[in-house]
Amino acid sequence: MGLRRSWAGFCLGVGLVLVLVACDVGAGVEEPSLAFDENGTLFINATNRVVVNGVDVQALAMAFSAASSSLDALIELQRELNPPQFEQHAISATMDGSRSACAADLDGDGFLDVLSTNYLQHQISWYRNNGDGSFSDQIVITNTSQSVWYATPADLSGDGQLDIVSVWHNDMIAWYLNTGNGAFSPEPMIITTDVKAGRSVFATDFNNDGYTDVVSASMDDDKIAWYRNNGNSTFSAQIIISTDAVEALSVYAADLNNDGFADVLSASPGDDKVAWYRNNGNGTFTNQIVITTSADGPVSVYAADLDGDGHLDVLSASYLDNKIAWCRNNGNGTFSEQLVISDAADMAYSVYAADLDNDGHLDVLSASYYDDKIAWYRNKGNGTFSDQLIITEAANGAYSVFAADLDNNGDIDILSASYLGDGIAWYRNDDPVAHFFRST
Ligand SMILES: *[C@@H]1O[C@H](CO)[C@@H](O)[C@H](O)[C@H]1NC(C)=O
Ligand SMILES: *[C@@H]1O[C@H](CO)[C@@H](O)[C@H](O)[C@H]1NC(C)=O
Ligand SMILES: *[C@@H]1O[C@H](CO)[C@@H](O)[C@H](O)[C@H]1NC(C)=O
Ligand SMILES: *[C@@H]1O[C@H](CO)[C@@H](O)[C@H](O)[C@H]1NC(C)=O
Ligand SMILES: *[C@@H]1O[C@H](CO)[C@@H](O)[C@H](O)[C@H]1NC(C)=O
Ligand SMILES: *[C@@H]1O[C@H](CO)[C@@H](O)[C@H](O)[C@H]1NC(C)=O
Ligand SMILES: *[C@@H]1O[C@H](CO)[C@@H](O)[C@H](O)[C@H]1NC(C)=O
Ligand SMILES: [Ca+2]
Ligand SMILES: [Ca+2]
Repeated sequence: MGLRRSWAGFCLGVGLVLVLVACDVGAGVEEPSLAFDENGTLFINATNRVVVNGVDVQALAMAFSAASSSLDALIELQRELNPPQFEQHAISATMDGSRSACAADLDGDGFLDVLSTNYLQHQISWYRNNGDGSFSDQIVITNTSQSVWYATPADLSGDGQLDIVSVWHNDMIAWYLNTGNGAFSPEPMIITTDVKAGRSVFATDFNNDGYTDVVSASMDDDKIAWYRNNGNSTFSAQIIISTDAVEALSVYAADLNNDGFADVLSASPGDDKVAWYRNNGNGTFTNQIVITTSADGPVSVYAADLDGDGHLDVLSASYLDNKIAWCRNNGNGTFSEQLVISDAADMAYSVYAADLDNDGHLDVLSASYYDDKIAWYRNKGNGTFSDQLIITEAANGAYSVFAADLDNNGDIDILSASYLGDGIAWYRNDDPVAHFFRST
């Protein structure tokens, strides 16, 4: 009722104002107008100033927007001058042969644990996160009969708990069932033995049936292949995607063309190819589509939207030219030429992306073997990157880098595996700019 009454009064008021305004407009100036919609929102259109009670509202709006863009510029400057610092903490310091480390909640307590492989000890292990970024002693999941290159967490059984998929030195891809609270079945469940020198695995649902499938890269048969999850904890026979990835060393999957199906990416140092295979959506993939051959010895591939345009770009680390580089996804199934982020990662072996300084742009991380370095490259937000920012040069024989919030304080920490004795370590993110803006 009250609404209706004021509505009527409002219409009357607007009518009067319109008359007054109309009388006052000179020649050559477009008539200003006032209008309102059904909700009573008032629209004022004028080609010149709009003054409300003596205040020029457009000038006011422009002053506000200038102030907020200079605040953005100030924050950006702060980030450049004052990037996050990282403090190294050992998780397992004594072991030779650490090959990979990644983080996932293996026991379902809400904290990210660490999963690692040790090539020389033939072990897949995990370290329980106590909730504050301190970790349990090594818990050996299995002593394997061959060296293990890599293991990744994935729910293959569909029970909501993360199982583990592993790739063995010679000819095997096998998984271990999480039986609850981070206990794993001790016996490997074989997915395939049809790989020659398996080097990399990735798990995702390729046919959108709700079950997580597996893809592998193997070096001695130049093969990228996948294994369909039957939904009953068994897998299809090997389905070959390509044998055109010479000495295939790294495989990753992500939806690169935004059609809802996960595509496959590979890096093969034998032919210097970073390539992709488009998922046709019917259980088949296209032939190999080469993205670039400008990486000399690509050994690690990753996908992330680095320029924030909604299309996943492709990152690579190449060990013969020490390069961390990316190719921009043009959004039409093609990629830009290689854009080099750094060539200062001596024997670059691993690449990853995460927003380390909390500015909404994904930064890039690298691990390099010869200079024992874990480093990052700050994304300035327009697809350009800072120079290399060194996190440590004491990751002896760095093979792998990963990023996740390990101490549960809202910023992203870093995890490394080093082969020559420094084992598994993490680096606590201390970002003064982010903490300042969070606390105000
Ligand atoms: C008026 O408000 C209603 C309810 O909030 C909304 O659904 C409608 O779109 C609005 N009309 C206009 C022209 O904004
Ligand atoms: C006011 O200006 C906008 C944008 O130019 C235009 O779409 C709208 O029709 C105008 N309204 C009136 C009442 O003149
Ligand atoms: C793995 O081997 C170590 C040392 O040989 C042994 O102490 C441990 O019990 C084994 N663990 C498993 C899960 O087999
Ligand atoms: C699992 O499913 C596949 C495909 O439907 C079927 O061939 C196989 O017999 C099943 N295995 C078991 C152990 O249920
Ligand atoms: C899958 O889709 C592709 C591309 O549309 C088509 O060429 C191919 O024949 C299809 N294969 C099957 C088995 O349906
Ligand atoms: C894809 O986009 C890029 C960049 O905009 C353009 O240069 C190229 O011609 C496009 N290619 C196709 C096949 O549409
Ligand atoms: C990207 O942003 C940085 C920092 O603001 C600036 O120096 C650089 O010129 C920009 N580059 C491009 C291509 O816009
Ligand atoms: Ca599936
Ligand atoms: Ca796709």
